[in-house]
Amino acid sequence: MYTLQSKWRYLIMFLGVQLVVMALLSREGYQKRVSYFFRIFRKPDSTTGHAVGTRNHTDVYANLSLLGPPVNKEDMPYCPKQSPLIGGPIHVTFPSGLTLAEIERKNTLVVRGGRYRPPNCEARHRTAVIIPHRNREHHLKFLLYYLHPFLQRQQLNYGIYIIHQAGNYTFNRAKLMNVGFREAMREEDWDCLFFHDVDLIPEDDRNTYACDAHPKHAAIAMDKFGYKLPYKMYFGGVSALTPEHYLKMNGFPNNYWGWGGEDDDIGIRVSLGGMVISRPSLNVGRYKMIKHKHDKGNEVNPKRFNMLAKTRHTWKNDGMNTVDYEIVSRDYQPLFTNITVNIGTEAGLHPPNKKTDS
Ligand code: UD2
Ligand code: MN
Repeated sequence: MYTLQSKWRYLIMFLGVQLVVMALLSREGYQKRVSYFFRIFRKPDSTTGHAVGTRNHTDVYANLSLLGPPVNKEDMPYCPKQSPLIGGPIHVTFPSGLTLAEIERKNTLVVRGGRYRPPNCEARHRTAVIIPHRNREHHLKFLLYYLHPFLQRQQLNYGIYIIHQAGNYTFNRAKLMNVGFREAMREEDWDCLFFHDVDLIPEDDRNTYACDAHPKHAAIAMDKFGYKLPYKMYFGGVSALTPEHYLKMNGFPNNYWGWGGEDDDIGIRVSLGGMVISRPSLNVGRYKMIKHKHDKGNEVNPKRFNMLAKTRHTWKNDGMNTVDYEIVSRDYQPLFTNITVNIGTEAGLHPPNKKTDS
């Protein structure tokens, strides 16, 4: 009798300890792991085999086979407001051995310079994607692999521009964006520009690559930050502005050489230009960043905090109205337009002291 009672006592103590552990685990930070644990016990969805309530990731190329036959230009209706090709979460992996030739083969409707129009309806949006670039060919390949079908699913009229910084002088992401803006607008009357890091892969095609009434920060939930916005004014990674937005804030700064600060400067410019930041929802603005180390030639900019403190005094005198550069080459590749540009150095486009130049 005595042993039975003590057995019960131990069982109750054991259950009590379990409860305390579960309660501790369910506190913030552990919530994801706990919900993952509970999901194991949920009923699987009979069609996909995934537990009900989880994200069903599809192959980014899957829906493109649903594109209808081409239609004569005169008979073309406007594309529907909501594209029927949208599928939600996209399965993102980085297979080895991927080649540009294979990406071309999978994107038969993309034409010279990385341009595309839906074959059977008139697109409602014209979007240019501007990608600052140097020595990241490996990342660029993955981005093109995912971005082309992603944009086609959204039935956009689009073009992809790679703005390649010539030489070895310190990288300048924001100035390259200014170059991209001017050169893309010179070619076509784009109504929206997406400024896009080369290493960020969108994970949900409901994240529409069209512009909003206010400048949009699209990369709000990245794996690198635990799929959360790191801070309220964050504007890095991927953002979208109309030409009007861009000119209202005098474009981006030209004087941030090296890593960091320029994204916050751009965020400040949005509000100095009298606008606010718009954002997609957290479960849609999701991105995977391809893991990488700091690049040689893009060292952390030690002046960034001092510069940020002065943005409100400098923004009107530095930006789109002062950008100077020289195009080295422009070539129309099958999957993108490449613009190689000399943006000079801190000492100017043709610094008298050639020591710092490339
Ligand atoms: C963060 C921001 C980025 C930018 C940067 C600071 C995220 C996801 N992104 O990126 O938007 O504000 O901090 O400058 O938080 N690049 C090259 N070659 C180089 C160096 C840079 O192509 O040698 C381009 C490329 O498109 C890259 C981007 O510049 O994605 C940003 O540079 P990063 O990826 O090294 O910086 P990261 O990931 O800290
Ligand atoms: Mn990066």
